[in-house]
Amino acid sequence: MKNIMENYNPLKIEKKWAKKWDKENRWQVDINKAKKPYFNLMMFPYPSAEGLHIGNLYAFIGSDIHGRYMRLRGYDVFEPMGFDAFGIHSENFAIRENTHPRELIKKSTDNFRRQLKQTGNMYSWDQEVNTTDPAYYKWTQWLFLQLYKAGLAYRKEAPVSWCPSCKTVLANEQVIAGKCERCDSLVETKKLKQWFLKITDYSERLLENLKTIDWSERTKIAQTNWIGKSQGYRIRFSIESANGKSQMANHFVEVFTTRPDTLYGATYVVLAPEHELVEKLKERIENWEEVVLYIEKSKKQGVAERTRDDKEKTGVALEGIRAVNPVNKEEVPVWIADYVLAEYGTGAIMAVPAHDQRDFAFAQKYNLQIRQVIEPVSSEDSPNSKFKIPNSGLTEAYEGGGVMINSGKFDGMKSEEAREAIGEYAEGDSETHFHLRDWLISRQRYWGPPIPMIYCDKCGTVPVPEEDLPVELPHVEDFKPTGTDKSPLATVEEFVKVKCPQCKGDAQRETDVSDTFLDSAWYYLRYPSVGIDGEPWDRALTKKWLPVDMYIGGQEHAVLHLMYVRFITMFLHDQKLIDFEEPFKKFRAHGLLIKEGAKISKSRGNIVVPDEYFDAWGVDTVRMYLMFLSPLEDGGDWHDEGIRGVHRFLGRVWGLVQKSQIANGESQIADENLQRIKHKTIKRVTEDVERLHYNTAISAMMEYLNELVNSKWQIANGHIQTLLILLAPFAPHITEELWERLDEKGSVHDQQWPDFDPKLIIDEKIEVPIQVNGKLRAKIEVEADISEKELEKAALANEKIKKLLDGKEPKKVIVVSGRLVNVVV
Ligand code: ANZ
Ligand code: ZN
Repeated sequence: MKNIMENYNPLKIEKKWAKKWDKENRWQVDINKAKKPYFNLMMFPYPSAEGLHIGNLYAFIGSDIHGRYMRLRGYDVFEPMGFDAFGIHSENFAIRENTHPRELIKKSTDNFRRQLKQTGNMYSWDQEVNTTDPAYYKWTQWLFLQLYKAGLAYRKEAPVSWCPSCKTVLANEQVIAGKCERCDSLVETKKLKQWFLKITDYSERLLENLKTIDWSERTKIAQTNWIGKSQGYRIRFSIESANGKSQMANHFVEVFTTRPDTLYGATYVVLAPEHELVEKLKERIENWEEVVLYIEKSKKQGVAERTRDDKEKTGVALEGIRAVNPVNKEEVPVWIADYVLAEYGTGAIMAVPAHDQRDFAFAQKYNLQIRQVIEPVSSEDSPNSKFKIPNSGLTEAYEGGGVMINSGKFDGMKSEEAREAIGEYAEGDSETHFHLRDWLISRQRYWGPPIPMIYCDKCGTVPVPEEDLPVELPHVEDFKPTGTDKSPLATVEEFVKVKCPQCKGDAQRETDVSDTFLDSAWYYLRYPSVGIDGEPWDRALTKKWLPVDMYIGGQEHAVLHLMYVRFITMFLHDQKLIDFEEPFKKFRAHGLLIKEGAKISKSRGNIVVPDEYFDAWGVDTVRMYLMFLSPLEDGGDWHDEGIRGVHRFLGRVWGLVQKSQIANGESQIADENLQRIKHKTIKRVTEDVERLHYNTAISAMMEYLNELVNSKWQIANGHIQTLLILLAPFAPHITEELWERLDEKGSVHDQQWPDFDPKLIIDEKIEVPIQVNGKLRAKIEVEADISEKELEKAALANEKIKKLLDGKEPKKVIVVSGRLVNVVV
């Protein structure tokens, strides 16, 4: 046995194994022959920086540990990696660096790949996907054509969000609180002719299917809210002239409300400034000039800007017009205001300032009547537990439920019930609306797949024939966005001029490219089929590997990528091109890594460059430290000092193996207590790894190690193999090295994950007598090591004792640890 007392030298052994694994293509799964396929997917990165920082690697490593665990469980784990290299992210990076994206992105993906290999993650590199590869985006364009043929891709002129800094339109999902998701600039509204994908056809299904998939709860909630199904009533208010009735008998306005229960509290009506009725009532409106000015002003603002909660509300009353509340026949004023959107519901609302915060703010500003119609009766009614006394002057809207007041014959009814009752009484139509809008897909940018459409004067809009795909992205030296509503491709004459596929006459190509999110909406389907030429994916391989078993990625994609990819998958299913309709059986959103309480960012100057830490501590230590911070879904807070403890742990594992080797040959003595600890450790680690609580899995291993170090070496010897297998997903290099040094057969990564013996993990139980006033009344069975507090709780929860107490608080509870409980009443 050589090198017996060598110290733990992570750099040396990690280099050795990395080299070997790279040479052997060690982690490549056999795509065709795998018997127990398991698709472990991690969101592929945007190469929008020179390299990955530690926060990026955090998630990749977390995903890999899951994959390695499943491998030890006997699965053929497919863990592919690729690059989402088209799109604004990469292009903005190229603009900043003043380098052409074609050059820059090649360089940065090379660096990303090098870093990802360094982590020891077990990627199947033969199946690398790069969305900028014509062999890939040919199929992205093909996908667009399938959507077009199915009537789900259409072009229309519409008010759309425009980022003045990125110089392109954006999808609704890319506007976060009125700002561009990429660059944080305030978004403007422009009226432009654009390509949309009809995701709204799938609203109901996108919502319903959420019940069938095992995803992080917060991701499902975000999707549910974004789809925004709302059930309400369409209610008619007739319009009257303020000075004398019946002249305008034919006009009415319809409002959409989710709260018909508040109808008696509707003290005015608001139309969107763009509402068609405004123009129709022109003759009757006495302050028309003021109204027109306001309409012009509100047109210029973005949707998000208009609906921001903290925005000062503005509006103009339509002088000379009144609306009649259908239930109490009350005449109320009619306003226009930009917080009501033309595109949602009916573009008009009944305003209930007492119970809707936006209306409340508006009514206060313009001195409109506020009438409370619901009174909270229990603390459960009110989400913010603020009770309001009617007519005493509200300080904010009360949005909870309760009992009806000021509502005629509905007084005293529960507001929940009044919803339908008043909705019906008002002769409203029950209606369902969704907040989800169609997906705006065109971008006035360079770095993306050209949208494969041709415009011909004679034939109109003609799709590029499939056999002519890909429409290659031409080289454009000045690739920067133009700031007009055209992409830089519009300046390339050879690109734009084309023969019409139908009439062969002169025609023009579409010059916008499609958004990155279309590239990533199907990439998971390509992985098993990389290299296949004549079709986007191979049927048999797809059947074998898909849908994805486990997907891990950022919560920031909840309503972007994760919504789009579900839509595209359902569409492909309906086209009979795949036979599942949900892409990812399981999805877990990882948390974010911060550093000493602050977000890791370049501007803060607190970037943690992985390479430096890998060189200083070794990859295994960095992997373990990252996972030791907290459960993967919670994210973690990186502190430089913390890493030492984990490093010491690996050093102690190393030392233990060394010593056990000296003791090698001595007979192994079974120690029952240690046996128990081993099985408990296996159970803890297994359960924690399964729910991505890697931190507590590591603690369990640390405790186990302590026990082994404190035991006799010849006893520990039989346990070391188990410890190494449990540790292998976390620290793949050191465990492999030690496995070899122990002269064990094969590789630690090809072993079987140990099972625990349920008999050995059961703790001893004891029976404890419970007295009431000194008299034996019951006996309960509890764990032998139960704490006094827990024992007291268990005693008081006993049915017999509860009956005897009859709801009364005991005067005193005396607990004799592990032996007796006496309740004094
Ligand atoms: C009266 C009312 C009283 C309302 C109350 C709420 C609370 P969701 O759930 O998002 O669908 N609304 C309807 N159309 C609108 C539009 N075009 N622009 C802005 N707001 C609009 O919201 C539906 C509610 O949003 C509706 O119910 C309406 O206000 C408002 F105590 O009607 B509600
Ligand atoms: Zn932008």
